[in-house]
Amino acid sequence: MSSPEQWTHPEPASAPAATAAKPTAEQVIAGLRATDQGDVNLVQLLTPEGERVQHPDFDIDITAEELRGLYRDMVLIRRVDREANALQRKGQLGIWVPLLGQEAAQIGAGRAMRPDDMAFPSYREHGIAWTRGIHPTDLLGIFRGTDMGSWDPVEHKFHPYTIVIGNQVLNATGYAMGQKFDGKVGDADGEATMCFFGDGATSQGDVHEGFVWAAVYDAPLVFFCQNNQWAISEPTERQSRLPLYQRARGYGFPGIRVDGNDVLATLAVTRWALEECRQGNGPILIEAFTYRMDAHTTSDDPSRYRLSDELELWKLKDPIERVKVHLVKQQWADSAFFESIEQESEALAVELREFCVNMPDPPPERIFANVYAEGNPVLEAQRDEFLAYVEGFAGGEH
Ligand SMILES: Cc1ncc(C[n+]2csc(CCOP(=O)(O)OP(=O)(O)O)c2C)c(N)n1
Ligand SMILES: [Mg+2]
Repeated sequence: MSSPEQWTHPEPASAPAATAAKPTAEQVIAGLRATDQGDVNLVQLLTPEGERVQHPDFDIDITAEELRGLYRDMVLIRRVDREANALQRKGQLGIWVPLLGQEAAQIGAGRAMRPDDMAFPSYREHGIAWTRGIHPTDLLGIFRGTDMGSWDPVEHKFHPYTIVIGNQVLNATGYAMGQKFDGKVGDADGEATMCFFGDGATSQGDVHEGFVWAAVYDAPLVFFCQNNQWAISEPTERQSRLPLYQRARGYGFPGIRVDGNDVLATLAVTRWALEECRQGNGPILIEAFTYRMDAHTTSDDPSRYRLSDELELWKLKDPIERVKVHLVKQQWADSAFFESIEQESEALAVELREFCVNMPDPPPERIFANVYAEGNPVLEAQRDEFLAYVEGFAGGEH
């Protein structure tokens, strides 16, 4: 296993000099390529063809039952994602943020967490929510505009979705520092925090501040960057000269790039990182190298800024297909198993649809609730005026 020390040592002479003060043109080009292609340091345990491969530092013992469970997670959450996307198209949701293609990154990371660990998501983390025991129907209100998220963040140890890019990194850093101050770090029973953000978020100041604070306080924090290659229409290579995981070195903590379409590798690397954090060796950056297979949101049209052959290429690296192929090859699952998961996913989609269509509108006074811990006369006056205005529409067409 890697030790934090090896990551804080200066770059060995033989390593690529992409961090040198003035890189050559070839180095810049190599660096740019490495931002948008997997490089030699990519940790992979299951190839796109469904072959198990070994890695010297990260390996995993997985039973047939566990792998079937990971497959089930990914199929169900993809079905939820596709259904929610369709519900937006039917006018039942105002917007939806697809996770298509990122199922392995999220299920692998989410399943590595323990119940006492805390997670801070951005807005695409439906797969992480699933692993924290949040029912997918609880995600819909945010995207219909009826609530801000209906789960209890303390009960599920899953913070509300954050739309402000990178902001949750500060929240997570503070939380993880708190775990450290509370003495919850230092042995195998320790707690850790995971923070999820995108490649684009790494250009935000909040993320860098979080890196600095987490590093100097040895916070038990796993920074989990899903590099899905795009920040809306901005490709990763326009945001960084070097692969994102290599940035960690500048802050003095380990950075690792994992195949984010490989659920086994993501699980293994995240387990390791969480374990390091529990023991007091945090923070750690994981760059999960993946691809956003759908639009940024339902308001976006990616055909305006990227070529469809890129998507075709990534379809061959589908995170679910490779697990299915492996399960079949190993004879760890038969057609009855795949059929039962299919049926379960259809039933979940029906549940989601019925819940969404029948979701009540919140009462108009709701928007004024939970603003102040105690009452506020100005807000209350505004509320009363608004309710009187709404009341004026009662009982007829206006
Ligand atoms: C502070 C801030 N600036 C800009 C935006 C608008 N915005 C929404 S999503 C997004 C791109 C984020 O890309 P990335 O971090 O790669 O995450 P992804 O959407 O790919 O998951 C931007 C710029 C925002 N929400 N917050
Ligand atoms: Mg992105």
